Amino acid sequence: MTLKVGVIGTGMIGQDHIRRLTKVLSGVEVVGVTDIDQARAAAAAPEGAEVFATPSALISSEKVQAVIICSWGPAHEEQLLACIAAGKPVFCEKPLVTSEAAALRVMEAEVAFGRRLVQVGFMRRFDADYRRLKAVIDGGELGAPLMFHSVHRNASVPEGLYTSEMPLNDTLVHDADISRWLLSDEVAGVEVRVPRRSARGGELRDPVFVLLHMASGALVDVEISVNIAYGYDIRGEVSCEAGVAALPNRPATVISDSDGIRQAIPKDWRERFIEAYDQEFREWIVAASQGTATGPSIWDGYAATLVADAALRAVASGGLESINMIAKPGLYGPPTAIAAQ
Ligand code: NAD
Ligand code: ISE
Repeated sequence: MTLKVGVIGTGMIGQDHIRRLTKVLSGVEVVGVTDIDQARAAAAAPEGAEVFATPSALISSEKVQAVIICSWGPAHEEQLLACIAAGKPVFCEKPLVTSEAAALRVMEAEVAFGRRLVQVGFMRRFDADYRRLKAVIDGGELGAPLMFHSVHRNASVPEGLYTSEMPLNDTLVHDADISRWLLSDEVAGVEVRVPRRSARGGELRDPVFVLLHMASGALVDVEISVNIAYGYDIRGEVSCEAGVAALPNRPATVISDSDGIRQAIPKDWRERFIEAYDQEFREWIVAASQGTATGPSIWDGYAATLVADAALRAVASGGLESINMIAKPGLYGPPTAIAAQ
C-alpha cells in the first residue's frame, strides 16, 4: 500500500521532507502541498501533486490520507485540530504548539478521538547515536543517571525571523524532549542563566545556559548557542553512578591534509540528522498506514511546551521555575517511571 500524504508548509524543512518522501523513502507519495506563499508551494510540489489553496482544503481532500505539518509553530494548533477532526494521521514538526493551553486543547481532541493520530518531530529519538546511548542507560550497567550535559550549537539562525525567545521556546524543546526520553524522567523545574552575549547575534539573547531539574533529582545542563559560526554541533554526555556514556562527536571521519588533521562539522540540522529524519518518517509511514501514530506524542509535545514556558519565566525571574503536569491520559501509556532520589 502507498500512503498518500499532503504537506503543509514548504519552507526549509518542508522542502527537505518532500525530498526524502519522494527520493529516499518508499510506501509513500506526496499528492498535495500548500503554503501561504503559493508560489513556494508550487515550486516545491512534486510532479503530479496538487497545490491546495489552504491547509483546510488539503486536510479535507479525499486524496490525502495523512498530513505532514511543516508550517510555523503558531499555526500548528489549528492545523492539528483540523487533522484530528478529520481522523487523519498527522506528522507535526516541533514545536507541537506554542502555549500550554494550546497543547491541552490538541491533547483533549486526540483523547476524545480515542486513538493516537499525532507524531511530533523530535527526530533525535530516531538517531542511531542517541538510541545507542539510551540502550546503555536503560541496560543499567552504569547505575542510575545523575547528570546529562547537552550541547546544542547552531552555526547561525535566520536573521530577523529568529527572536530572543526562540532559543528557549523553539530550540530548547529538542533538549527537553531528549532529556526526558534518555533518562525516562520528567522535568520538574527550570533555571536559566544568560552569560556574556555573543556579538555575532546582535541583540539576540545568545548563548543561554539552562538547568533542567528532573523529577528524579538528576540535573541536565544545556548550552544553547545559535550563532557559533563553525557548524552545527550537538553533543551529549550522561554521568551515571558507575560510569559515563556519551554521543560520539559526529561525524567521525577524520581528514588529514596539508592543513593538519581535522573533523568536518555538519553545517546544519539537515546534515547532522539526515538519517534520523529518514528513520522517523519510515516509522511514521508504517504507523500512519495503519491509521495511527508512533514515537513522540502530544504528551511529549505538551511536556516540552511546559519546559519552554518555564524557561521563559525563569529568564525573567532569575530563579527556579517549577513545572506542574496534568495526570497523563491513558492514551499516552503509563505514568513515567521515575527512579527514586
Ligand atoms: P520556514 O520559514 O522555512 O518554512 C515555514 C513555511 O510554512 C513557510 O513557507 C511559510 O510560508 C509556511 N507557513 C507558515 N504558516 C503557514 C500557514 N498558516 N499555512 C500554510 N503555510 C504556512 O521554516 P522551517 O525552518 O521550515 O520550519 C518549519 C517548522 O519546522 C517549524 O515549526 C520549525 O520549528 C520546525 N523545524 C524543525 C526542525 C527539526 O530539526 N525537527 C528543523 C527546522 C525546523
Ligand atoms: C530548528 O527549528 C530545529 O528544530 C533544529 O533542530 C534546531 O537545532 C534549531 O535550533 C531550530 O531553530
